[in-house]
Amino acid sequence: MKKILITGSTGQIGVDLAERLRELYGKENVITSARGVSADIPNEPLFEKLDVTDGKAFYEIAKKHNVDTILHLAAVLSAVGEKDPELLWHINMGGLQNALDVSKELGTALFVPSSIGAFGPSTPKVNTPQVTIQRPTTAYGVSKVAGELLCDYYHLKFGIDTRGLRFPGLISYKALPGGGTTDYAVHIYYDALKQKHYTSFIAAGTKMDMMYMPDAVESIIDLMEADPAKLVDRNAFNVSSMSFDPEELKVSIQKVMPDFTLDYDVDPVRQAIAESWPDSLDCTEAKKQWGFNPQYDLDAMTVDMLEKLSSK
Ligand code: AKB
Repeated sequence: MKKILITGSTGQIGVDLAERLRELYGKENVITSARGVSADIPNEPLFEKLDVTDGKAFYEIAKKHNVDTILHLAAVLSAVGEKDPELLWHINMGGLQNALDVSKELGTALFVPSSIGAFGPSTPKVNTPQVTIQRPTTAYGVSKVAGELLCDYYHLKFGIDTRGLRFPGLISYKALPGGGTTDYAVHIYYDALKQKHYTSFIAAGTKMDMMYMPDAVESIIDLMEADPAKLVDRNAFNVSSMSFDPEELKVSIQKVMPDFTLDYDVDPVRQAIAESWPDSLDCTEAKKQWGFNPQYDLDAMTVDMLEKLSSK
């Protein structure tokens, strides 16, 4: 990667990723873009306002900055997608089609995140393999499976260097997630610090894969810098570094804050989504093909999250 365009850069992954890429590749080589603006924008030297469903604008911005890599993060997440599947399809698939077309026109590499949402109730739940049944029951999941296949198709048919990761729930202290099912695992840390108590919308016993944002950011960079000859799967690799339910997360927080308490007010929509997803992913192929190597387990993440959030 030399000159990078990030779409959806004001979102949860984008904020952390842009900061790290500026450190590694230089401020002048990271172009951030999003539909709206955020408080961080004044610090972003190369920000472009971009609605990814506008293919012409997308092309013009990528061409103007002469980018060689597009990291296409703009997307609607699972819970919001169940409320408005048409909006989800318009943004997730319309935006992806434009990203693929721009990559094809300009010959750029393209990263597109997939998700544990690309799996469904008929997928093996424990140690979910890289290649397995993918019959999701959410609009988000359908868009992720279609996206994985479309990215593979553009690679096979047109030689576009498409690469992707199936992200689990991502936990960060820098930016809040917007409208996902795994969001409880971020909100719990904020409420732990504010009121020593959290009410979870996901039920006890519901395990989901998770990863701390610094590991997610490094995994995007490692994948995009990997030797293409070693990549068999491309779109998209299972990645995860922990799997827990709300009770296990509570115990981890209580190791730092013994008086923290948790109760439940389960949201049936998000609970149904969570139950349709795997409990734990098998990440062997990511480790083998490009050296996936996450650093944080649950307790290490909890210590860091609470420390960083309290100083924030
Ligand atoms: C969501 O919950 O929708 C996302 C995801 C797992 O893709 N965090």
